[in-house]
Amino acid sequence: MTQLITLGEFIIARQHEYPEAKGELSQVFGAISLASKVVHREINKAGIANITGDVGNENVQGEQQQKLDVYANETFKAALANRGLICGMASEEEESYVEFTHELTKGSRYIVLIDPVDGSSNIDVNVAVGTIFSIYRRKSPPDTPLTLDDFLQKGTEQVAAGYVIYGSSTMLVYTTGNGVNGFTFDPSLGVYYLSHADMQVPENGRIYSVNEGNYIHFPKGVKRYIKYCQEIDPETQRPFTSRYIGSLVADFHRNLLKGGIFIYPSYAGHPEGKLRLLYECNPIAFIAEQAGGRASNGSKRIVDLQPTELHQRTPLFVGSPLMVKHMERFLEAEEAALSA
Ligand code: P6P
Repeated sequence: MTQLITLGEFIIARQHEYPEAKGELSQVFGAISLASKVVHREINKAGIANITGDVGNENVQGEQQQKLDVYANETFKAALANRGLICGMASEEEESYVEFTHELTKGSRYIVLIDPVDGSSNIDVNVAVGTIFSIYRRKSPPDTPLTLDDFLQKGTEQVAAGYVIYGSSTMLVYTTGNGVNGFTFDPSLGVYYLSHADMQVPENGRIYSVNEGNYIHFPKGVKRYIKYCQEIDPETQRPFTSRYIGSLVADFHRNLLKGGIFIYPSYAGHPEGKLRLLYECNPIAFIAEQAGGRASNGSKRIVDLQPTELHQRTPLFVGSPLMVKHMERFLEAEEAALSA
């Protein structure tokens, strides 16, 4: 029988990879793991627990806040605030960052940026949703008030990033910059077990994920790439496969395992697309690159983008490196034609 390794055992065994963390990072993951189990429980009884639907108000994004968004945000905030390791948090559900003033947080140096439930509108139709998070060190000195700059760091500064996918099974996938590992939750024991060690995205793939309903509004290069995906590939005598769930974590996770490209470009009225740089695209990009993949805004690495606002958006092209590079060449050709 293969030895089962729990998330906690795995983190402790890999402690040497971030010696400066002195165990703090392990405890941060402990807080995130605990909160994800609570959210898992609520999602899995959503229909019964009257936790579906919206709360009748809008979040800072002007989006209908789902009951689960609020519940998950409060759950992660409570788990992170009471561990004394995290001095603050920024969330899709909070207008500004939240500073934790708990006595225990004195001297703590990590901050978390999080989308507590990404794709929450899918809850009502029983489609997989996810939590996406990034962990940074604060830039300002410990025991001084946090500043917005602490949260506006490039993705290259991430200490760790991960996501939880609440799907047919619940999984936690994360990186601390030393590869990507996936853990599957066993609800009967309340434990995450290592199930996907050293995840690597296939270099190439045949799955493209995009909301083709916005096709007419896409940049020409994106339109041409989509048409390319729909042509008969001489090697396989068939077009690529289109798969789009409308839940970033679910679409990304499938492409991470099988190979593929996820596309959310700019489109009419949305020059920066829809997805959020800080707590959606940066963590996904860090994981993608650590798994051998590529993540860009069409011309620049996502993790190299200098954030200027907490909730800023960015176009996102992420997945198998050869597919993302191919997509970028279509955009480059469009740029060249426009400037000719
Ligand atoms: P659209 C969910 O609302 C989300 O933020 C991502 O999870 C998902 O990839 C995207 O938006 C779907 O957006 O416009 O295709 O419905």
